[in-house]
Amino acid sequence: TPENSLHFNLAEYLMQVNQDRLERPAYFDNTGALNYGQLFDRIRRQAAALKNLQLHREERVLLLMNDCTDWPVVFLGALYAGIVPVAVNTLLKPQDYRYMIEDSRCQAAYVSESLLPVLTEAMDGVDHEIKHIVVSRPQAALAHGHLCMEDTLQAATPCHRACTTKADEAAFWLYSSGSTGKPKGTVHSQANPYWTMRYYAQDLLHLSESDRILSAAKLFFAYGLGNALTFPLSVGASVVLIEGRPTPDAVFAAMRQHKPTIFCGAPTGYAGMLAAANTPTRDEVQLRMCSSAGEALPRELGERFTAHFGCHIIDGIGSTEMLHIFLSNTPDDVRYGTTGKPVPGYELELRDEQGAIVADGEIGDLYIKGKSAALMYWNNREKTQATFLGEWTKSGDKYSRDANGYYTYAGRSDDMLKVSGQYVSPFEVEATLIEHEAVFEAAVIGVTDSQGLVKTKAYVVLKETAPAADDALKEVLKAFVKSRLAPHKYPRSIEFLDELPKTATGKIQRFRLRELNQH
Ligand code: 3SK
Repeated sequence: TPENSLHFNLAEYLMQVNQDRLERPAYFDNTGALNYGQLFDRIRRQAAALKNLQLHREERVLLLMNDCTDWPVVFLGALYAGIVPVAVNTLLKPQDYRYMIEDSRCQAAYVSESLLPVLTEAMDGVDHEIKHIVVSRPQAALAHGHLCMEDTLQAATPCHRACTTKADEAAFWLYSSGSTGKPKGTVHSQANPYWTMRYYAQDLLHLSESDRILSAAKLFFAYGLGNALTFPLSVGASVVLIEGRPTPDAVFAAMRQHKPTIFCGAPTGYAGMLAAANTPTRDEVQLRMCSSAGEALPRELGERFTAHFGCHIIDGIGSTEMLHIFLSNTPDDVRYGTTGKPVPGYELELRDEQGAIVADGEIGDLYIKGKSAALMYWNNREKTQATFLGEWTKSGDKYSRDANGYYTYAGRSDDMLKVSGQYVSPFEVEATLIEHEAVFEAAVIGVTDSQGLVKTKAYVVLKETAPAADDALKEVLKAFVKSRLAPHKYPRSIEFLDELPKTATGKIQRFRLRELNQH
């Protein structure tokens, strides 16, 4: 392990940990089940298939795939071979993927059939040639030059020797977004998942091989990658994957069919589950525990969930940069409305603008010290230096800590909004709105709804030539943003104003817009 060796290969480690569990189920997806033995055989074949494609150690492969059992095969097969998967959000637009292809200079792309059109559009005009496009589970005939993943696996001779990677060697990337600029390729080492598995999944959540885990957060999110890949495989548990959108209906169907013992979601999803018409009773499911991250869990929501399902939601906060959760409630100490205490293994500090530690009860910027911090942002020295400060990582969140050591969320320290567990840059949404011919100016803020969850709201000043400022135009503008940005970024409500509040120097006064929404 990274505790006693400079060498560590995560895929090899997970195989060793589960060498006596080969007959036990590892994954369930919409096409069936895969036991540990089958999973490992496919990972070994995948490592060989990548080498057959002439991919070399440290080269990148793009992983643009829906959640299904091929996902862990591609991810861990690459790690086993010392090749670096770049796992990307499946809901983005061609221009986002174009940037990621050029930034990562990936030599191959693994893509689900349903995502092939968006990848193909992204590749049009891109300033980097991807040598191989490998399609997971194609139903239709493939275009000339595209490969079928299953064929490449069947043609490969399983590789039985893992690449002797260093624990600190770049192993995989995830993209993290900021309020300005392009997404940042966040480079994680082979050992980073080991620390999150140990500190959070094993020592705090006490996951065990008898657990069955369902995560609404997809595998391409750091949160989902831990929940549905590294954590369960680190203890020999099994995982239920949902291929499509994790709507309440899809989650309930998976719960009724597979009876997961642990569910991992975000507060907006929990609110949707409780508001649904067909919420299962606690006896129809077999939940022993849930986890929440992505946005702060409102106290009342946690309490209602526990009253209904009879189990706790363990609320925590993590980041793509720290790979997973570093501050959390624990199964035997749940204080709804707080994010609990530092996960043992991590140290936290709350600092003021001068860098001094704030007193209990005061709000400060959160800094984290812990072994799972990313190595850097690829190609971005400025943002790397602003975030990774020696042993400390700046989270971008504000918190206060009470005299008993419990932390309470107090918002972001940058301009980012966190909506349904995902980051939204208000500037990006504003820039898109003003591309519409009817819009003169726009300002986007976060407003808290009646459930305590943040939603995006846009204030829009129309051009004189614009059509009537009515509900129909609001829907047109929402659809316009949805067509240009990832779907979670569109404003959930729009209000028209004659002008935006501004300072004498013309800066938009967002706090005045926020005040309009304080009830
Ligand atoms: O959003 C979070 O709190 C989170 C949790 C785990 C891993 C990554 C993230 C962003």
